[in-house]
Amino acid sequence: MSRSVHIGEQEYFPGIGRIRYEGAESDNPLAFKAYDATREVAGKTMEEHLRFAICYWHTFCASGGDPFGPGTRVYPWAKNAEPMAAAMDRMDAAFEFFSKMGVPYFCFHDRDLAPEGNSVGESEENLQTMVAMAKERMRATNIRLLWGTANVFSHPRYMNGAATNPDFDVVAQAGAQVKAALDATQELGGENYVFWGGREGYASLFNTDTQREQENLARFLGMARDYGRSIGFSGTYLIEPKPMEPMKHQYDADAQTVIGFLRHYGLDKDFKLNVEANHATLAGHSFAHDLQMATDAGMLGSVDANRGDPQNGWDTDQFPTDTNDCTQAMLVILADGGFTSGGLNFDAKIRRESVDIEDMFIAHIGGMDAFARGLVFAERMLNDSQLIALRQGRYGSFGSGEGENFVAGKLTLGDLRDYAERNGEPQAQSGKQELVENRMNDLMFR
Ligand code: XUL
Ligand code: CO
Repeated sequence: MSRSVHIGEQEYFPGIGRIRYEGAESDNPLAFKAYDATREVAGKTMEEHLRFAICYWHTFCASGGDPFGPGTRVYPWAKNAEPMAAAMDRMDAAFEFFSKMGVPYFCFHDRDLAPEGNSVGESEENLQTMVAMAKERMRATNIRLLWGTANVFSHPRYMNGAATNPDFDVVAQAGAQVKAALDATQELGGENYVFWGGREGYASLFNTDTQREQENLARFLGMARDYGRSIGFSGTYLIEPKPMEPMKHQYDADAQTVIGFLRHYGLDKDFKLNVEANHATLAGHSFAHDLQMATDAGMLGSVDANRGDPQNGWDTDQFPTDTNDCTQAMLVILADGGFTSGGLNFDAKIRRESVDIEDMFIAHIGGMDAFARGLVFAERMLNDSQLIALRQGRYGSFGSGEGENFVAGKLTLGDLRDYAERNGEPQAQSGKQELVENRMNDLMFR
């Protein structure tokens, strides 16, 4: 059964076949209970709505290491000591896994696909070799690239930043990497290109010219955009906000900060946001908040689907299994008309203690089921006449009379004053928060 989706010479996940939808009553941990790719919800299939992607880095490159100890998993594709041979094994394992999970997309950093060489040229060659192999695997499996990116935060040279590094020589190294990663993304038909500014921030204001660094960042992003367009990349550029970790403060702190930055530097026509749940919560917001701010600005591009831990102040990147959270996220995404070029990328890692090979499958199944349920519940909420009436009703005063004139820009501050005096003290209007919260629960469990 698993033979049909085995593509390389070695099978890395023997005994596990293509994951199937078995329905809510199934007790099989290796089956979907809610994600039915072909089921129609709000005019599109679940597959078309959710556009799931699996990330290369956590799932195939990481083995469970944390700052206090090494990895706990020894993956069969990570045994070859020669880096390019290991990269090829890893790619075979990755495409076998993508196929068995039945996701339409994957995402990568340049260094996930191919090891860094001893020079810019050698690194480019390594990446090109792996891109050629990826292209072949993509053709064989019909799996597409949601986005590519460059890892310009792990190498020690980037310790003071990449595009915001105070040393121009390092900025140029980052430029070389982003150029090659854009080439790779374009070659593989990527629908988006992501910038996560891992070290684009500062540790101390005393040694940092923040104004210069932010200007350099904007200049760098403009150069990347222009290069991408010059090679025919017509996809969306995405900035992934995060407030901190590894830096004390990152410039792309949250959705609203990034929106302001992009607009200030005239980058908002080409760039949108890749909102990550755990980054929003690190910024002191909810996942849904950052999604809402991005959609309000017409700039929601894509989503890194994961979750944090309410008791931890760091990026735990857990798999998103909180149905409530996923429902609130899907409510914002669906109300915005759904994804266009974006999707739900599982930027999530299994726990250090999860050492069975099946845990990778179980984790992704849980995330996909949680978002599938979230989609179904969100559609109910979006079409619920009680909720619609309640929300619209709160703003009813802007639909006629002086309220309507205010919206049309016909009033002055003096007019507001005169109206206020004429009208007298406003009558208190209940916000009905408990009612809407109850309604959400009622609709979910209906
Ligand atoms: C780090 C993070 C990255 C980006 C891509 O917190 O989320 O993996 O998604 O560089
Ligand atoms: Co991410």
